[in-house]
Amino acid sequence: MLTRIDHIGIACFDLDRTVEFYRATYGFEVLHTEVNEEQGVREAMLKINETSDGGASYLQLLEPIREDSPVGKWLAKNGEGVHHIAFGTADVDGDAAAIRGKGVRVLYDEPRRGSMDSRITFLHPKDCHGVLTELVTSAPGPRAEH
Ligand code: V0V
Ligand code: CO
Repeated sequence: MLTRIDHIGIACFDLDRTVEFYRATYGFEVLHTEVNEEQGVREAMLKINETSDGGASYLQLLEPIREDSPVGKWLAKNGEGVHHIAFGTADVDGDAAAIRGKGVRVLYDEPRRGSMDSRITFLHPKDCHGVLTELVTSAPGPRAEH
């Protein structure tokens, strides 16, 4: 069951400048940054609020580390902006299988590693009315903050 907005993924050309915009304008602070080689991004997670299922909602700011990555290709075509939305679930495997059974393309056979050791998969935007949609199960235990 999808129980929250886990994050909104925002593509940007310059992560540091974009982080500074969110800090200076709204007061949002960076909880976590990492490079995800497989996904081709350098990212910052800004925690917006905690949620009733024990998780949280974030903004995920994404800078491509390669032009031929999903975010690099998308930025070249569209410029900066909202790249994807991510729903949180305790069971990404089960929810992805159920959604695949409804005829929506799930991009990965098995969930892959996402931010803060979460497990993630994606639904094809062309099957979701133009919205690249991610499903996320957070890593168990306290979140790494660095
Ligand atoms: C592409 N399209 C999109 C889109 N990206 N539509 C809405 N939102 C997006 N973000 C459209 C694009 O305009 C084309 O439509 C069509 O899909 C095919 O796009 P393409 O440019 O030819 O690109 P593809 O087909 O090579 O790749 C598109 C997919 C790719 C969605 C398959 O971006 C992908 O695998 N995404 C999942 C991984 C990802 O996004 N990773 C970065 C975030 P027209 O022009 O044909 O109409 S990593 C992350 O979120 C992490 C680590 C985390 O949360 O922890
Ligand atoms: Co994401």
